[in-house]
Amino acid sequence: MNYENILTAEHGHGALRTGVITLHRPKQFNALNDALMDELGAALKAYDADDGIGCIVVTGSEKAFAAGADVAAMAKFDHMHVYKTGYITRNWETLATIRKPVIAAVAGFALGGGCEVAMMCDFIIAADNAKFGQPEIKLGVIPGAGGTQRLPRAVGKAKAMDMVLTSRMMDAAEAERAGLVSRVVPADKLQGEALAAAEVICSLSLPSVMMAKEAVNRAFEAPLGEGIRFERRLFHSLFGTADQQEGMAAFLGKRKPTFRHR
Ligand code: CO8
Repeated sequence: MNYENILTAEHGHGALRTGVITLHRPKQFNALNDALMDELGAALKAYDADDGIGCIVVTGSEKAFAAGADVAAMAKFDHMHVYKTGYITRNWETLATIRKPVIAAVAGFALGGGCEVAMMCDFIIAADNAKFGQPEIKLGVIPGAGGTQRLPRAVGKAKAMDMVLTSRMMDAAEAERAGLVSRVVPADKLQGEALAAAEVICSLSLPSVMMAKEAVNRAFEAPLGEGIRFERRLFHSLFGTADQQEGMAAFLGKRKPTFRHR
């Protein structure tokens, strides 16, 4: 498929490769409009359905992961337009429905919808120049793609309120301290670090990777007891896979496992 607002590429030589999606509206700091979000959704779904892909990386440019929803487009909307067209819900939740792991590799600005897109990914690797923020309050609105819900879960109420109410940006070091990002690396190492993490994931058994993702995500939606029971069922079900037999036999045989992803 031909895309105009994103770039796609595949990396790796194993049975499972990494699909890399680069947000690409450089003149607008990757501001997110419907066309871009539709393309992002389509590319994510295509990689999720592709048996040769084990992990997805979403990234932007060195200056901006994404500076938020496209204000120029949004400024023209009225209440009935956004309500009737389901603005945001139409194409913004696709990322949160992807079953394979999605890593956000963030350099530069991740603001508003850009921060929300990064938070919909499974974890964020940040360049040391990354800046995270939810500045919607300055535009007379509030975060609308999950920011008021995912940010407090990631960084706690105090920092989330500070960012959402004052529009203060968090730099990469603070974001790592607060738990918003998993790693911070020099900007020129960002792509390499994200691809290396993705390659590790691709080398593992896909069913266990997908179930691990599902189980961790359940921690944000279910009470503890229900989450633990959910985890137990998934854990049990993995004993029905060839890869569990192979993984344990390889460990005991002191050799590398050859996973068949089933
Ligand atoms: N939308 C549209 N254009 C943008 C955006 C944006 N969010 N951000 C930057 N641009 C454009 C600028 O207009 C400018 O274009 P031009 O050169 O044609 O004037 C170009 O990108 C470069 O920007 P600046 O000249 O401002 O560059 P600076 O380095 O001075 O500043 C900043 C960079 C700090 C990123 C600044 O551009 C900025 O503050 N941008 C807006 C950030 C913002 O408010 N984001 C939140 C938007 S609201 C939102 O995301 C709501 C999400 C709700 C869900 C989404 C539903 C779709």
